[in-house]
Amino acid sequence: MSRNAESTAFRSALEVIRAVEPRVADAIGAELTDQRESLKLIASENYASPATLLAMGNWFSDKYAEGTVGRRFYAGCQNVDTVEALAAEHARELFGAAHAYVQPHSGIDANLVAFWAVLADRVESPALKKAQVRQVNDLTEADWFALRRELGNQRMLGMSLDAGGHLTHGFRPNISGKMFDQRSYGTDPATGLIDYDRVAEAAREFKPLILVGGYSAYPRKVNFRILREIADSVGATFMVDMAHFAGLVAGKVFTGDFDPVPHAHIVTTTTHKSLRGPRGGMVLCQPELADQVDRGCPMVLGGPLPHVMAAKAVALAEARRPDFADYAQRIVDNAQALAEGLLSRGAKLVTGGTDNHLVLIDVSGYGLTGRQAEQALLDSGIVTNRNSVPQDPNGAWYTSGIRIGTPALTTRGLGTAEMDQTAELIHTVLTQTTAGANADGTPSKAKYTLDPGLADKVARQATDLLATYPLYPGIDLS
Ligand code: DSN
Repeated sequence: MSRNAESTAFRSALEVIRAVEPRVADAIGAELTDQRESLKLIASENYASPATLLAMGNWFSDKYAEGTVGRRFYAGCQNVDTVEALAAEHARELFGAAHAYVQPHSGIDANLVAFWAVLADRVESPALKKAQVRQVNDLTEADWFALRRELGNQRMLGMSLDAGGHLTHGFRPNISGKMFDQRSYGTDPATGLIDYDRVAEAAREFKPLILVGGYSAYPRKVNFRILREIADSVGATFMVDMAHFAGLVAGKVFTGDFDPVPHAHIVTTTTHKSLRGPRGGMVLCQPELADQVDRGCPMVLGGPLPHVMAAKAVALAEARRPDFADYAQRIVDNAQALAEGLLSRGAKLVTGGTDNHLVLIDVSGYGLTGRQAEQALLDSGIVTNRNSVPQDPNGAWYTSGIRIGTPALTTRGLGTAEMDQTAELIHTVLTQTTAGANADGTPSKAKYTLDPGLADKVARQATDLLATYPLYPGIDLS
């Protein structure tokens, strides 16, 4: 693809938008400038390719396509069928999955599809069979009431939020915590690592219907073979949410025991994090769950988004190219270099390092909350997000951690040498930031002081670091 074609495509698109609402065109242009100029270290973000971005901006957006390929509730879905089938085929081939469902709009949606597929398979279907009816509308009022109670009374065991799990793995404020009777497994307080014996013990005691593996802030590999054995030992369905590390699975950095796909009954993911596709979700599963998974829309999803499925097909085709494996390995090399750079300067890291794409800094070592550190870094052109650390005394809002990840900077081309420089910038900002106080003199969890001159200097250094690695070099909007 010539650079000229990319520039023409995006310039023309902005011209068309500007003619209707110039402020939107300006905001889109400003977003590109901001993304180009800041050191993006948010572990869940990336930069999708121009082809992926363009696949989303078109008339596919106008089409309703409830149902599945070849079996729709609307006429005229032949072109949607083409892109949905392509995306699913690429996903199956890329991950070696028996079945792929590419309609979820996000990771939360994908998890809801998975939960309801398991509930339908393991609770609803046996109830229908027992009552000798085909579908829920045929149940007596009494049987329907009993089934609803049973559906709402199932158990899930997942990783706790402060140990690195995701809020959809049973956090009470989330729907998953309200749908399920939920218990969490944490990490070993001494090492920060998952203690599989403790997980097995919790599973034996609690006997969950679903054991959930996967994380959004755990910087280590997870042994999915062991978790599957634990699930099997208590008759649980094993579900893995690989949203954060799907790119590392696709790029064959995580293989064998660390690849969830051969071990889990059902795997969910987003498509936009390390996988580098459009914003969206996806479910992969074993054949026995396929029919239930395909009922995701309209069970828990609104109509599928054909334009996003088209972009998923493009991004998954990109991830099947040999250079994606190289990209995935560089993500991990960079995360390890960043961890080393921080450790050598005295930072405190949860688990003492990383095997994946993310690093979790315990900023209590700098005398700061996550909120203070996040804001001070942002002032300095470094975009991160605050995150709880295990047994976090500051809760999920202020937190004591900063989560940083390398998928985005690796896409730009930065390597291990630049990661060391990035570690220096982060360490400089955090050591120069001072926690503030409230009006009554008590320590504030949000206020801080940082010399604006220092912040500006670091922001300029960050921009200089990025200058050699332009973002979207083929796109010139000037
Ligand atoms: N928001 C995603 C993340 O940052 O990890 C997960 O929901």
